[in-house]
Parts: sequence; C-alpha cells; structure tokens
Amino acid sequence: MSLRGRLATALALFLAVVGLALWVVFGFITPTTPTTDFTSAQPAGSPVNLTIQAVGAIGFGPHPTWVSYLVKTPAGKWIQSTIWKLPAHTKVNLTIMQYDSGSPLRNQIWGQVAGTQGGTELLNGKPISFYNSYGGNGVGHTFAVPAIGLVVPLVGVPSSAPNICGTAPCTPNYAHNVIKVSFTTPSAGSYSWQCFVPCGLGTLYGNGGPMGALGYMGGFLDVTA
Ligand SMILES: [Cu+2]
Repeated sequence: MSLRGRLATALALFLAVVGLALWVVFGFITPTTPTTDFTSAQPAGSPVNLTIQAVGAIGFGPHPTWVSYLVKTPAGKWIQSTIWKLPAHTKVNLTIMQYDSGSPLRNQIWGQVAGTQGGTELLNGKPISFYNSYGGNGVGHTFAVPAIGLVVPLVGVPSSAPNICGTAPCTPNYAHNVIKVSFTTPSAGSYSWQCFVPCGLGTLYGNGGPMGALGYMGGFLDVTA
C-alpha cells in the first residue's frame, strides 16, 4: 500500500475510534427513554388506565443495580420507559405496583398524598391520605408531578420478605403493594415527574445515579391536546 493509502487508512481508523468514543460518552451522559403513547389506547374522553411498577433493581441494561420504574404498554408489555404520552384534561386511573422495600422519609411531607381525586391513595384497597414512614415498612419511592401538585407515596414491602423481586419486570407473585390513585391531566405541555425519595444508593446523598436519569426515577408526562 502506498504511503498515502496507509495514511488515509490510519486517519479513517482514528476517526472511527473517536466517533465511537463520542457516541459512547454522549450516549452515557444524555440517556434517553422511549415514549409510550396512551392517547389512542382508549376512546376519546374515556379515562386512561396507566399501570407502572417500581423495582429495587432493574436487572438489565447499562445499570442493572439501579432502582427503576417500568410502564405497562397499552399492548400489555412491561418496558423501561418513563415518558408517557397522555391526552389533556383526561382522567388517569394510575395503578402502581411497588416491589421495593422502604425506609423512614427524610422529609415527612413526602408521606402526604396530594393532588389525587379525593386527596387519597388506595393502598392495597384501603384509602389513606398520609403514611407515617416511621411505622410499618417505610416509603420506598414517591411518584410526584410537581407542576400539578401530585404526590403519591409508595409504601415499601417488608425488607424481610422472602420473595423480594430481583429482576424486572416483576410479577405479582413477588412481595408487592398495589397503590391506586386517579388524577386529571392538565392542558397540553410537558410535565416532569420524579421520585423525591433519595433512593440512588451509593451516590452523593442518594440523589445521584437513577435519581437524575430518565428511564429510571424520573420522566415526563407528554400531555397532548
Ligand atoms: Cu425512588
């Protein structure tokens, strides 16, 4: 091969390596999560049934040990997606399958249910408006949409339970709590939701890792007119 040919090959290889490195780095710092569309899952105006689960460890992907939320698609498949497309001004019947254990809250305000229909959540069928995280099993996560004042504390399963789910998606034969609330979507816009319990174990004050990553402890309600 001529010198020129060898130089061109070396340059091409160098650029390929640089490109690959950039792709990996940017893929890591700008995580994305697929959007799940619920706008055509039901006739216009009918309530949307949204079912999600919170797990102690996702079990797959780049961060298998991270806590995470998953969503059940309208087709019934559990996927790791935290951006959900919802119709505006529509009632959402939200069911949360909580498979993670809990602990006392650092700030008791997150034990207060807010922004739901009736100001309550159904915890395994029983309505509660507040959960004292110093008693019982504590709170593992919250599902909160600050812009609409929605806060749903997710009471933990007993950490001593013999059947704690290890790998998502979890199925109901593992220890879990079923939490149900209803709320109404606001007008069109993008509304962030997140967990306010510092559950990013091993990170600074528990607020790193999954707490700041789309697809794990936070996402968006993509509300469309
Ligand atoms: Cu959390």
